Amino acid sequence: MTKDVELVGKVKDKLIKTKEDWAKEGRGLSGEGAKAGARLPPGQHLTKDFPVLDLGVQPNLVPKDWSLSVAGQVKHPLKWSWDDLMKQQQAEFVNDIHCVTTWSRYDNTWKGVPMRALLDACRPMDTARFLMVKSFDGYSTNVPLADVDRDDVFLGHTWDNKPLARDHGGPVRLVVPHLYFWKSAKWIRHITFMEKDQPGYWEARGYHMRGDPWPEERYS
Ligand SMILES: Nc1nc2c(c(=O)[nH]1)N[C@H]1C(S)=C(S)[C@@H](COP(=O)(O)O)O[C@H]1N2
Ligand SMILES: [Mo]
Repeated sequence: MTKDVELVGKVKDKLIKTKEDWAKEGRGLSGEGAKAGARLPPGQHLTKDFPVLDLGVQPNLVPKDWSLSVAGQVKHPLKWSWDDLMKQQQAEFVNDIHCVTTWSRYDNTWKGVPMRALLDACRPMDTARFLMVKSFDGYSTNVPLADVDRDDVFLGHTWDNKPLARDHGGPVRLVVPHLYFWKSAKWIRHITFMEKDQPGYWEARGYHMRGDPWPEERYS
């Protein structure tokens, strides 16, 4: 049975407005271009802490209340509970993350289920080219299928050897490390496979449909 999920906190209207203005101004765009062999994408700076960025409300979810459903252009629509997720292939990942607000964080260590395990289970139709990812806080983001059909993309449930904290999207978040971090939906709830691309929450507010940090795909 699906029960209503409690949302903790208040929507940060001011922050949301500020980020919409940044898209209009093109804030953070360095225009420098990626330097050969660089680890830090253009316009980014390194941080050691792990900032929390979301709309201000966080779903109060324990693993037994979490589930992920997959529908749309797939041959096998599915729904994974926490127990189902734990039965999938598990893997370790180390990555750098890059937020469009210009911070980057190196050497994050994670455990999770490879996205390719989910793709094997749901079997996208030949016509499927994009995903719409929806979260328990009402957030959404779109990602090309080609950008999740990769070895380094996963459903993360452990960060730094500890259960992923609610702040950072626990119990389970998507992690797409080669795109700006807004594509890595926290508290992941649902994925729809689509033929045509559609904007998610930030993409409808001036942010890029793909979001590759190397060519600085910050805004649309
Ligand atoms: N469900 C959900 N996922 C989300 C967001 C959000 O508001 N809700 N914010 C995105 C943004 S803009 C960023 S930068 C990262 C931040 O993740 P963190 O709080 O773990 O640093 O989560 C992304 N995923
Ligand atoms: Mo972000």
